[in-house]
Amino acid sequence: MENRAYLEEKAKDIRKHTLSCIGKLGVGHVGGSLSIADILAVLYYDQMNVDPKNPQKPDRDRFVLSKGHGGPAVYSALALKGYFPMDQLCTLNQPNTDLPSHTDRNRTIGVDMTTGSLGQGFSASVGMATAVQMDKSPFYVYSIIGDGESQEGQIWEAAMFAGSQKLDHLISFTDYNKMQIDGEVKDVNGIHPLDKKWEAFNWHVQVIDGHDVIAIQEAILAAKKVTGKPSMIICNTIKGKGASFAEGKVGSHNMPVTEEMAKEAIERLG
Ligand SMILES: Cc1ncc(C[n+]2csc(CCOP(=O)(O)OP(=O)(O)O)c2C)c(N)n1
Ligand SMILES: [Mg+2]
Repeated sequence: MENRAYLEEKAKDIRKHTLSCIGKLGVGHVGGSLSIADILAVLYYDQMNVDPKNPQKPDRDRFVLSKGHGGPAVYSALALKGYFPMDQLCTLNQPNTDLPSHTDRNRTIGVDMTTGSLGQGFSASVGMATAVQMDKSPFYVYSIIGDGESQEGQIWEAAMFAGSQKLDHLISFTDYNKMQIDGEVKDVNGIHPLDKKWEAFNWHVQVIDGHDVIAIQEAILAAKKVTGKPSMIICNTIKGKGASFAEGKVGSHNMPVTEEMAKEAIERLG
């Protein structure tokens, strides 16, 4: 198990590279990328059994970013991990890139599922976890959904199935940043009480600080001990966490970012 300082450094690196590649492009999904950086750091640098030198190894843990617009953070984690060269990050969402704004398994080494249409990635992760159960495979399936995404009916169909089938190798996170594309989740279509909803669908539920790497690590370890239920880790997060021009702002969803703004934010991260 890695320590707090190491994982916080990795999360910071993910944030810096996310800001850098979005700054290079000039616009991007800053808010929802930065809010998941700590979860990605713990997954890729502590918990997931993956090998960048053998990205398709059959027994690898799978990861699905159901809120596919957070692609820039996933690409930063993958590049830092060594899946592809760091300088490829600056091709984000450029013509003919292998790093489109939303994650695409046919384009990017290390991406397990194509996502972007909210709700679908989570269903795919439930399907993967079903295969794990049928094959008695040892690996885990991880997925991250958004809180706005949680308004999709498809999420709850999949949740009901996963709970009823006792898919205990499925560990999902909700990026509970309280904001969606054009407003606060509570004003658009409130999802409170979220923990009670998942519990009612027969999920094991934990509510944590999604920017505390050790809380994330401990929640995953606890989830792995649960049998007979899938796990939902509800992560209280802040949209745009780590960049003052974006933090806690609805407008950070998909915003213009100049190279100067990115540079300044990266310097502040230290
Ligand atoms: C099915 C579908 N409807 C609408 C959209 C457009 N869309 C992209 S992101 C987003 C908001 C998602 O909010 P949330 O899940 O809270 O993610 P966050 O912005 O906080 O990262 C919407 C409505 C989409 N991608 N897919
Ligand atoms: Mg949100």
